[in-house]
Amino acid sequence: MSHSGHQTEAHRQKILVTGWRKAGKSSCIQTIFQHLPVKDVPYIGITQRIEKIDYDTIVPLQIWDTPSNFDVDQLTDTPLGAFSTMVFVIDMQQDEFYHDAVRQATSAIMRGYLANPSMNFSVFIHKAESLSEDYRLENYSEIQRAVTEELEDLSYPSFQKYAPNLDLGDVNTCTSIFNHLQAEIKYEMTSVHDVSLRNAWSRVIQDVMEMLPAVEALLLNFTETSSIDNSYLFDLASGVVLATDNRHRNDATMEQITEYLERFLQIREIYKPLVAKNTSKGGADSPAPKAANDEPWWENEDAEAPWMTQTSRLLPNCTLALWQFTPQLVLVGDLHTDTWQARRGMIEYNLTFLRQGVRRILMEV
Ligand SMILES: Nc1nc2c(ncn2[C@@H]2O[C@H](COP(=O)(O)OP(=O)(O)OP(=O)(O)O)[C@@H](O)[C@H]2O)c(=O)[nH]1
Ligand SMILES: [Mg+2]
Repeated sequence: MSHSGHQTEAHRQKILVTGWRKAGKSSCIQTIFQHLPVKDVPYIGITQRIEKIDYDTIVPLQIWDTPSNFDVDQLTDTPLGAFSTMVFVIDMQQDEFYHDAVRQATSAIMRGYLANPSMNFSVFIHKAESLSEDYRLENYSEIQRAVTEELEDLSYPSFQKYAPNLDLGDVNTCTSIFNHLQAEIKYEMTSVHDVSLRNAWSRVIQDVMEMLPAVEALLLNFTETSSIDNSYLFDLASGVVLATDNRHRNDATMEQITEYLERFLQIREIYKPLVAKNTSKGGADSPAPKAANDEPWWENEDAEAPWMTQTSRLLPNCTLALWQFTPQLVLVGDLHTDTWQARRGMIEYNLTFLRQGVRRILMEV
């Protein structure tokens, strides 16, 4: 099977991030995908032109950051229909602008839908931590309501020139577009200061993962046969969750595990130099094998490379275990300490099958 060209520009899932000026578009991208420390967010500066960020994870992504005066008509060489997702960022504390922002959002979403009816839409209602809880929830609902109303009131016929195959003068057509968008637009309350932003990105990426059900089924099988409570497949560099076994999904555990991973990744920096000294090739913490000529990573992967692994006993009866799968993916599971002590060998044996299964899925897509 040949995979050449797999990660070329055309194969990247394109995500268009847009929104009102200073809404936080660049912050949402850079803190997650470009390692920007949150303390540096105020110094990002105005985005002057479109910036494309290539990011390799379970599916290769290309995230487009846009300047504040961006309009979808400014896309020249890449048609709007080539994007699989549009993320619209709205600053929830800017009361005076958010009606303009909502108007801009609905029009961009409508254009996106007409260019690609299977486009995914997410609205990040951002800077949530800056408001008190009551006010935050009120604004969050208010913005959702405003988007719905605006979509309802939109002059559909004025979009006719973007929809040669549809009759936007027909009430039924317009109603079905409205119903579709109403059901499909996902709202996320986000802030760079907590895990909400990572969780929002997690849902955005899961929406473009065609292999998600297959990966979830593998995780479920692994957790069941290994008596693990929950398992999460993370993108290592960003800490975004790509898949879970979905058994006892709950936000509190998820938050704990994400925090754990984040802390762990911080201490990991400490032993990076040690590992680099001891191994000439593929250490536990060596940088991801660079895809030469854009070849996928597995073509030049060192099968013997010792992947990173770590376990922590958090509470007397709670253990977290982490295993790296590929340069980009890491599995984190939480389980009873007794189970870990009694069944470690079996769990690690099951893990080899899970790892192979995930790799097989990656090679097939
Ligand atoms: N309180 C708070 N402020 C934020 C958050 N995210 C971004 N900001 C602030 O919002 C301002 C704008 O952030 P940017 O990421 O540059 O926004 P942008 O939409 O890319 O701005 P332009 O490129 O100029 O259109 C900065 O001063 C950030 O410090 C957040 O989660 N909470
Ligand atoms: Mg910007």
